Amino acid sequence: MFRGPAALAALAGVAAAAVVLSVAELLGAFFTARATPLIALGSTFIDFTPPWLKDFAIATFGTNDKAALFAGMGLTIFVLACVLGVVAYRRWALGAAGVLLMGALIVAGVVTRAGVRPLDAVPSLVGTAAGLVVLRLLVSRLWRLRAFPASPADVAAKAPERPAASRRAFVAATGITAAAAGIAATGGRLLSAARSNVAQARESLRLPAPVLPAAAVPAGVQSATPGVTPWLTPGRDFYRIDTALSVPEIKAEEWELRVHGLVEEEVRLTFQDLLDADLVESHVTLTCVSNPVGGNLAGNARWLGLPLREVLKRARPTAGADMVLSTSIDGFSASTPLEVLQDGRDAMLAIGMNGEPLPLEHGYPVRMVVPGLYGFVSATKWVVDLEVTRFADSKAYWTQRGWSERGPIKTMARVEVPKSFAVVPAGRVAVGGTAWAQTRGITKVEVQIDDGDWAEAALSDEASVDTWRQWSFDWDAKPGSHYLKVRATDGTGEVQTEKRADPVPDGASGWQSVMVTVE
Ligand SMILES: Nc1nc2c(c(=O)[nH]1)N[C@H]1C(S)=C(S)[C@@H](COP(=O)(O)O)O[C@H]1N2
Ligand SMILES: [Mo]
Repeated sequence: MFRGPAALAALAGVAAAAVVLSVAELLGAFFTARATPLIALGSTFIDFTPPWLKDFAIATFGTNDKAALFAGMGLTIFVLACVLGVVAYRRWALGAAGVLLMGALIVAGVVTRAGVRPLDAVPSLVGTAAGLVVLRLLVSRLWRLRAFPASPADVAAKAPERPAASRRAFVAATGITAAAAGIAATGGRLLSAARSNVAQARESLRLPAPVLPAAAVPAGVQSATPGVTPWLTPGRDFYRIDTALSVPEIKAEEWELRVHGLVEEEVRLTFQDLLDADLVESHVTLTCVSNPVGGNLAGNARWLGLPLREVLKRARPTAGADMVLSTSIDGFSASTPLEVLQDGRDAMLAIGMNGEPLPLEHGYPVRMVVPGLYGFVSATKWVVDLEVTRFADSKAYWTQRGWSERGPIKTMARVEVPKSFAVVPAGRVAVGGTAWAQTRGITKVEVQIDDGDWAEAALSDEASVDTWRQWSFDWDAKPGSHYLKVRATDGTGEVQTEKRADPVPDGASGWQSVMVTVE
């Protein structure tokens, strides 16, 4: 199929697709950022992701899952564009219908996104029209290559050109189209970056001091073993997991939170209300339910915010309510047990992370932070709505997709040094890592070499039961291949379960085992 004119027709299809996307990107600078075709289609794809696929994507690509999605989409669009180009060349009406169908799909993907206005369909509509015109112009040139078969009768009437010259003209036209598309796309990027000043506003935002500062961090929280994760995770190194292909950009002065549902009084909070409130600061370790045993989807930061129990005190939940459904501006939602938000732990509407406003990717201007629960049921970023409701009445984003409706964090110990499959010299080997059981705390970490006895590791200082705790262990390593296993005991005396479980539906469990070769 892809020989001679077909290959050129496929090329025309790809150039036309580039025009659709780049024109939409350029115009998109004047509309909601999440409404460009690629972002909207990718987001829709993510929303239809079943739990096994999300789990697979994170296990395979980790926090590069979005790059992998874009690569997959790019490939799919490329193939579709090739096919449509060939079809348009052979039967124009059919090809044009295909392009219009794609345009309709894109528009449907755009307008069904949360927080997107119907007007946001304009860039996709104009892009599709421009793509169709370009496809027609390029395909017409191909028809004029009379040496090729399949040239429609209406074009055959025109004066024949010399094939070599026409082919050159065609390739030139395609090249110019592609270059123009590239310039338009880049221009669109630069333009939307210039038009958005949320990042600058964040830079110049000054946070108030907390009325209740975080408890002092003991000097010995860091593991004695070199190479173990820093106890406090800087914002730029903090793992990022969310369904947002394009980070929502919310102006702090436009942010508003609505607290409603089973409450005696509906409450509305502005960002200024938060700045004026009695804020607290606390160290809390966040963990993702998708974190595999030994994985690194966890981070520890100092959060500044308004305790959610204060917000709920003002709204006064009515009898029968047992859940708070928090929703982000882009339609993600999490179901958090009401009781957890009232039991005295440092659950908060956070505006600060490690002494700075929240980074855009971590929820600027406001997110939820709840010690002890996986992020998917508690840590809503870019939060704009809290509905007090009942588990029996509402299901959160990931619960609708097969994950659990509740997600207390499971006790977990991780070996970070040495790395799996490391080769180390015989003798004393420093072993170390991190363990967590938020709200219960870690009281013991044990290491087992091959089938030997479990030996206690040295625990670093504990900052609070809501933060992770590091450990170190001196290993007298003998030559050969060895397995190192680790397990933690939490503050209730419970030993981390050996039973292996996948992340789906409520978090991975099991003991991490690391193979090390000693020379
Ligand atoms: N708006 C929004 N908030 C979200 C998510 C999301 O997809 N969208 N993902 C949640 C999940 S699954 C986790 S683990 C945490 C991760 O927070 P982080 O990216 O700041 O580490 O955010 C939570 N909050
Ligand atoms: Mo997560």
